[in-house]
This record gives sequence, C-alpha cells and structure tokens, in this order.
Amino acid sequence: HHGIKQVLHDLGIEAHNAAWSTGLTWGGAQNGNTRTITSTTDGRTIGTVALATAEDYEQVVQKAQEAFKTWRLMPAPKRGEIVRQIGNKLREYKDSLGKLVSYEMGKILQEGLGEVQEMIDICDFAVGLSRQLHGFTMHSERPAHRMYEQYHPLGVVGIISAFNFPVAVWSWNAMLAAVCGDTCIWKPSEKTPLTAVAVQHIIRDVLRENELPEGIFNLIIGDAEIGAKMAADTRVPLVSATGSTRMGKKVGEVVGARLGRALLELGGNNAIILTEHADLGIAIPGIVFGAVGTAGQRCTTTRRLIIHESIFEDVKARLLKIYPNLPIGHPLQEGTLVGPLIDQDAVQSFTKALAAVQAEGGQLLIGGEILSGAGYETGTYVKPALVEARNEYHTVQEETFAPILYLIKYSGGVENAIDTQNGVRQGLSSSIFTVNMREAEAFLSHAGSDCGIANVNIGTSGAEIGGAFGGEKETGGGRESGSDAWRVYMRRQTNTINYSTQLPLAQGIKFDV
Ligand code: UN1
Repeated sequence: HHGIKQVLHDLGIEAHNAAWSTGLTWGGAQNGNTRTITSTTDGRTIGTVALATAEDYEQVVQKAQEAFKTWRLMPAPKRGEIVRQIGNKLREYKDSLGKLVSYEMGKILQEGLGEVQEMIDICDFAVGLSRQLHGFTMHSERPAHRMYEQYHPLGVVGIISAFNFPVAVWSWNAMLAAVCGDTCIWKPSEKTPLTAVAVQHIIRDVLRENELPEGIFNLIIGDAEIGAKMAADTRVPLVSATGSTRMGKKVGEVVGARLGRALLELGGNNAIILTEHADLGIAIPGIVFGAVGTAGQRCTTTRRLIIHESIFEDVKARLLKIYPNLPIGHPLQEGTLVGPLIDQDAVQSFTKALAAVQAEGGQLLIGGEILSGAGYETGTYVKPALVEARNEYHTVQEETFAPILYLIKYSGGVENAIDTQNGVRQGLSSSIFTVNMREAEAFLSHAGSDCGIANVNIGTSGAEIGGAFGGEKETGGGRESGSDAWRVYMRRQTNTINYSTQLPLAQGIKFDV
C-alpha cells in the first residue's frame, strides 16, 4: 500500500521506538509508557513510541551538555562540514522521508518532499554560514586600542516542534544551532514522532561515520511535561518553540522568568488583500494554495481574504467555481491537492469554528462537510470552507488550524484594507495583490503591514528558507531560518584590547592613583 512498509524499513522505523536518542544511543523504553501512532490518512498503526520519563530527560540533558564541551571547540567550518554531510544524507533519503512525512502527518506527497527539500536547503545555507559568523569591528576612541565583537556558541538549545512541519522547522533550528557550536535537544510533536525518529537515524549515521560524540543532536519523545521541563531548565539557555500561541505563552513565561532566551514562532491569522488593481489571474491560484494547501494547517495558511468591494462578487464567483472541484483524498495519491486534518480534535475545531462564525452572522458559502465513505474512513477529511464574514467576529480573530477562508469586504483606499489586515492579535504573514505601485509600497511602508512577512503578488505561505521566518505580536517575535536568524543561537561578546603602554580611560576620565 503506497510502499509504506518499505519506506519504514528504509528509515529504520521499528514497531517499537525508544523514547530518546543521544545521537548514538537509543533508550528509555523501560517504563512501559507508550503511545501508538496511527496515520490520519488511513487509520493504520504506523508504530509505537515510548514516552520519556524525567530520568530520561535528565540523561539527555547531561549528554547534550557534555557534547557541547567538545563540539564548541571544533572550528565552525568543520561543523559546517558535518552539516554538509547531513544535507547529502537527506538528499539520499528525500523520497522515503518525504513519503513518511506525508503518511504520518497527512500533507500531500509534493508537500512532504518540499518539506525535506527545505531541510536540504537549510543545510546548504548553514554550511555557507559556518564561514560567516561575523561580528563587527569598530574604532576605539582610545589610541592603540582595538574593539571588535565576536559570537560564541551558546550551549544546549531546546527545540519544540509542531506536527504540521514535523521535520523542516526542526532543521531550521538544529542546522543553524549546529554550525553555531550548540548542541540541541529536540522534542517533536507527540502527533508526529516517527518522522523525528527517522531523522535521528539519518543523523546517527553521520555522527558515527565522523566519530563524533553522542549528544550533539538529541531527540526526546514525550508529552508537554518534557517541554515544560526544558522551559524551566537553566542548563538550556535557548528554547525555540513552534506551535500555538497558548503553548508559546506558557513556554515564554517560564523561560522569561529565568531570563533565558525564547525563540517563539506561534499562531498566524494571515490575510491576502485584493485591491481593485489585483491581477486575479495570479491572485486566485495564490489564494487557493494558501487557503487549502496542507489542508489549512500551515502557520502561514491564508485565513482571511480582504477584497475591495468593486471586485468582491467576481472573486467570490471564481473561488466558488474552484472549491467544488478540489481533489480531496489520500495524500500519497497522485493528483490529490487536499489531504486530511491531523486528527479528530482538528476536525472538531473546524466544525466548531464554522458553527460559531455562522452564529455571529457569517455566511457559509461552500464546504464544511466531513467526508465519509471509501477512502475517508478516518473521518479526518473535510471539505475546505469559504465563509463571508466580518473581521471583528470573534471566530475570525482566532486562528483555527483548518481550511477555512473568510471573505471580508472593504471599501475606499488601500489604507482601510491594511487596517483590517492588521486588526488581529497575530502578525505572521501577509500579502497584497495589486499592480499599482502606490498601493504596494503603502502596504510595505512603516504604516503598512505589521507582520513579520509581507509579500506583494505572491501568497502568504511557502516562504523561502533564505529569509528570516517569524512574526510579531502574538506570533511571538522570534525569527528562524535565513538572513541573520543565527545570531540568537550564539552569545555575543564585545572585546576591547589595549596594545599601548598607557591606560587611557574612556569618556576622558582621569583617575590617577
Ligand atoms: C509552519 O507552518 O510552521 O512558509 C512553517 C511556509 C513554509 C513554512 C511554514 N515554508 O509556508
């Protein structure tokens, strides 16, 4: 069946998988606390994972700390060489891993493969970066003094990842952390631990071939308790967490209370603005991909469409032509564009949100049904919904992790659309479709979009790894992936060196003793 047995075999997934791995050693299956992982695509059991105990966690942190002592001393370009090898291994396993991502999480195969491609790309990025961990130099106000700054490895980085990008978001963090000289502990989503097990197998081969210490890359499978431990642990100077705003607030509070660093990548409520100058030929496919791709389970998914009143009916009609024909089905089936939601809870949030928005006055235009019958036995396949709504509805203000697109009308100038776009608590991704340069530049200006990502004539999702990824407000403020996101994984130090025979003081102070 779709060659999944072979894929699991290739990736070293066994029926029972241990709770933790310190790169070379696996363990922690003793306490009998396990979780069965079934695929949302067909309801079959893929494997069982053991859940880590507090002792397991302790062991992993110690290994990570120990490995840090040597890893930080390896020259950064040599660490880059290890990341290069990881990237090559991922190339070898791209097909298998992409398939497993698709099967365990439910995204379509092209998206599963695309996710692995993001991992490969961030490896390449990190390899180049390993020779570019630059600080500034500056001119001292004192004679015969030199000033510069440098970046040192930070320590153990905790990475909490979400089910929707079960491996790529880990790699954005882990590959940067690795070239920066940090070791990491990965707590994957409890919903998608098997892809993490597969990645850890791939990493283990590279560590072994290079005779590297255990504990550079660690995996720990457990519930929210493990995440809470990491957040509170002063031995983990940086905790990078991706997931809901609710989860992020908890992690952020606990990390903040010990003045640790938190890198938060949380909920979005992303909008596309369509002005009267939008090129609908490119806007419509951009909207549909953004709204129904990954079954609406990306943090960058398009959730709101802010449409100028002059084109509202036209846009609505075009979408209503496409939505009935969306191929919804098994994500590994060729031609499928929309796979299932991750689980029954997600289906419930979907139907609840649709009921709630209608109670507020929203008008369901199409979709919202749960599919049943052959191929849909899991009850997790839903028909993406279009709802005519108002931005101020409570339901529209929330991120529902499902394929619901709210159509919101605006009138007047682009500034009104921008106000609506910014009128939510989240601030991840945003787009405008217009060929009018005044509108486009207004959207990108200081008074424009308040999001971490703002695009013109492309959709809200599918960001490239080369840019810094993240958002403002309740999205958490963190930046991962490209640009200079690496800086958060290092500790910064300013150095002043005196090579004279005098001791002049700064600010002209005389202090003769
Ligand atoms: C996420 O959903 O957490 O921009 C990450 C995108 C992808 C990453 C999404 N490159 O849609």
